[in-house]
Amino acid sequence: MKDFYPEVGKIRYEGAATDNPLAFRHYNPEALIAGRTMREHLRFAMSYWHTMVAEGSDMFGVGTVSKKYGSSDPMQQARHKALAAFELMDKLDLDYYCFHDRDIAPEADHLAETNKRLDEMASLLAELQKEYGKKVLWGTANLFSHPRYRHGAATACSADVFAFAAAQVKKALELTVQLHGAGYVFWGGREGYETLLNTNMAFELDNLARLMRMAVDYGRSIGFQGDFYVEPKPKEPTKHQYDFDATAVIGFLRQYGLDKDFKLNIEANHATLAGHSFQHELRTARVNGMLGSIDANQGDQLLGWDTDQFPTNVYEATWCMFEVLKDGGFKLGGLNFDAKTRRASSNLADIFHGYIAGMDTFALGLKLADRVIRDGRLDRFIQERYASWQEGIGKRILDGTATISDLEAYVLVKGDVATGSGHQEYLENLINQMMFTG
Ligand code: XLS
Ligand code: CA
Ligand code: CA
Repeated sequence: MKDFYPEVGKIRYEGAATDNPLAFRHYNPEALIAGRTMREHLRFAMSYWHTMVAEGSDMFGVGTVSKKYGSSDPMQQARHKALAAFELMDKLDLDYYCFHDRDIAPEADHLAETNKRLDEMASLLAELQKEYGKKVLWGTANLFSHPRYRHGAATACSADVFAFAAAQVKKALELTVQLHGAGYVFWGGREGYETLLNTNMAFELDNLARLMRMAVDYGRSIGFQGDFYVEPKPKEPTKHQYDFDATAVIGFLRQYGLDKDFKLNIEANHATLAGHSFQHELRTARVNGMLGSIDANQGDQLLGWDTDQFPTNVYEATWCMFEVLKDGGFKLGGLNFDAKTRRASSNLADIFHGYIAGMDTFALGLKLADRVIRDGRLDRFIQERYASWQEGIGKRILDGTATISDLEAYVLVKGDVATGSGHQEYLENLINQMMFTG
């Protein structure tokens, strides 16, 4: 078999002291943390689109790294891409991958031919999955790149476009089932608007829910038992996207009765684009019982767009894994590196450094989150902060035995009320202490 990354061997755990740049310092797949191996906790996935397809083009210039994999024929390229993908996953010890339909096979002029291409590629991917012991974390349909989706897909003004999108989702679900995918993602790439002057918002939202309902019904009918996910993002490519943030999506799913089948796929860079922290979005999903899966990446605090960088921020990774651990760990979800190397990182093998950085950052984040939880001081602090709800008037409010008049009477007797300090600085210092001095 052709070796697409000849300069890189298998990446192995060598411990924090190693000076080998092509080794893991923290990701030790079989190490036990909080009752599970790191591999079981982290469920790392490769994003097919960034890793195998994207060539580093931006609005000002063409690609800087070739992803043609030694062929000029698009289907031959797709086959080579698949071989290269499994070589890369094998070398990096990535257990899962995520894909769009268009990542694995190029679109043809007619849907029938496109589907035939997808079938051929799905057979190859199924074989490779077996050979290498890899799995699909989630599949999805690309409903945003083709010009037909310029007005949206499920939320397009044209019924024909809606129908085309539905046909694409149907096929992408079939592929996901065939490849035993654990999840299926809806990311509303163009499901939003540029201007309200030409937009029937209520109708578009209904249609978005209509397509999701069809997908759930069809997916369940062909044996898909995994989770459906919505991936919130506030903007880009459209000015305003309907799946703005976790709160908006949860409201939408509940409004249309989709909340039993859908969870959220939270992406770090999308959270910050929405003006939230990554942890805020994760917490919002978690407390609503909807934390499904995670797109692990990071933005740049000086840039206002979706830069999809490999995550290297240990604090962010720690708080992310804190939320995951507090949620009882991933069930069907995992950490998909929806991340790409910078445009100037133009060697095919640069991607290995990106993945190693991301995997080590999250492995370290997992260890530190576990340390914070086991330490217990943070939990105890929060518990004490709310102690007044454990007895007296607080308990009666929670029991439902105190009326609003009872509360008035209580305050009339008590006079003014006092609250203690939030001790934020103490806590921030405490976390640093736990993270850096063990
Ligand atoms: C783009 C999104 C996209 C989804 C899958 O910003 O992150 O890549 O994850 O369609
Ligand atoms: Ca994403
Ligand atoms: Ca992104």
